[in-house]
Amino acid sequence: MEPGRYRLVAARACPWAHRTVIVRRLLGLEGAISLGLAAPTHDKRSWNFELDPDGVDPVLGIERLQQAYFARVPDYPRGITVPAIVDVPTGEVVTNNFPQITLDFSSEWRDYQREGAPDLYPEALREEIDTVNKRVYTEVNNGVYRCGFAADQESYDAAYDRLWTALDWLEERLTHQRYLVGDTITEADVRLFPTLVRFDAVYHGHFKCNRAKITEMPALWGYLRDLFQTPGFGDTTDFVQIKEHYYVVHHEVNPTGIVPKGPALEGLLTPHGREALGGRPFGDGTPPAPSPRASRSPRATTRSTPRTTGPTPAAETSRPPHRVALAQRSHQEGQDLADLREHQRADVPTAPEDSRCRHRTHVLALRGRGRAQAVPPVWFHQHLKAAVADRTRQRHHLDHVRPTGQEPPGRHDHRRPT
Ligand SMILES: N[C@@H](CCC(=O)N[C@@H](CS)C(=O)NCC(=O)O)C(=O)O
Repeated sequence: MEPGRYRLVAARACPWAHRTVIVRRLLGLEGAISLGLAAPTHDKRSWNFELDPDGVDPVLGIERLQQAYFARVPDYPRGITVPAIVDVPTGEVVTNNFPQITLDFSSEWRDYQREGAPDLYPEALREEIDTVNKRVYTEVNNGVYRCGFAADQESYDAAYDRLWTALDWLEERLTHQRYLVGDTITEADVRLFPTLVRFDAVYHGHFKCNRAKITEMPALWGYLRDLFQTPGFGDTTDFVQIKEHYYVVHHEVNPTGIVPKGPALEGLLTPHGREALGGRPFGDGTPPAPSPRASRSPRATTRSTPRTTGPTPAAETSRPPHRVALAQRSHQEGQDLADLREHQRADVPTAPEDSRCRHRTHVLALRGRGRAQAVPPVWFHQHLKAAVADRTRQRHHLDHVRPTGQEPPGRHDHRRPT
């Protein structure tokens, strides 16, 4: 493991990539592994870096993630997926094996983790974590896609029942315990969160997973709020990019490409009361430092302007400029969130001077540590309310890459041929 050599390429929109961004932040690996963020929408030619200046990833110097795959396997025939780890000196994808990436962050990169980093995959709990992860993966993470991409009524009905059987199991399990396994956050929570946090905004409507919303499942809703308000989870969640991705990219599911305004998100910041179940999110460790963005004047946070020229793919030219601008701004702030130099300079955040200018619904800035995480600051509630009120702003494995012709392991239900 060589710090500085690898770049994690993720997308804020993608749940499989989201978990890698969470773990990188929880473990404080920002200085060892840099982060490149693809734009929320992609076309047949893969994820692009449209939100970066000139549409080029500043470290890899590429416009599309496809280039890093092709550098390793020319004409790579499978899906060009995020997350991917790219070797910066050669520009080649090293792996896109998403379940392994977070486990490697926990074990292989231990020497470079921050002081106080939690053990997300403790030896003593691995068996239980693996068992829970397996069910969550097949039934929930993939279960929502199975519903959304069902090609006929019968498959959809079966997928729907299968998903809700699993969600009922989770509801029951989380009624009695604060976290999925043990009494601290673990890899199991990291893997469930990205699906849960997207559920009401995307899967409930877009994928027809609509028996209930998460807000109507008391334990799951409390659990989601608890995690959302824990540093590393809510502050890596970007609803603007999430909605843009699903509703625009899945043209066959949503042919109009209309991105819904809702749902209202204020509830995510309400008290969850889960402390009563015991447990400490970081165990004997500490939370990661708050996002430095939270302490900034908003004027300083909105420094990017929409890129209107350059290699915008034809398939995306119809994307309204205001949506590009929004996604670009949230992208830029996300980049900074993960930037170690700023991370190290970060003080305990105070309220921005002008909350009206901040629209992000996904950054949870936390004052102080420990207990403070259960009580989001009042000014953040105000930002969120302002964001929800301003509708215009709502718009917005290869185990290791395999040679051509070789079958990658474990194609997943939701993957479609590219
Ligand atoms: N790489 C994993 C999961 C990651 C994944 O599916 N990412 C999606 C985005 S949420 C992706 O990159 N899709 C693009 C594609 O399949 O072409 C897999 O093999 O299924």
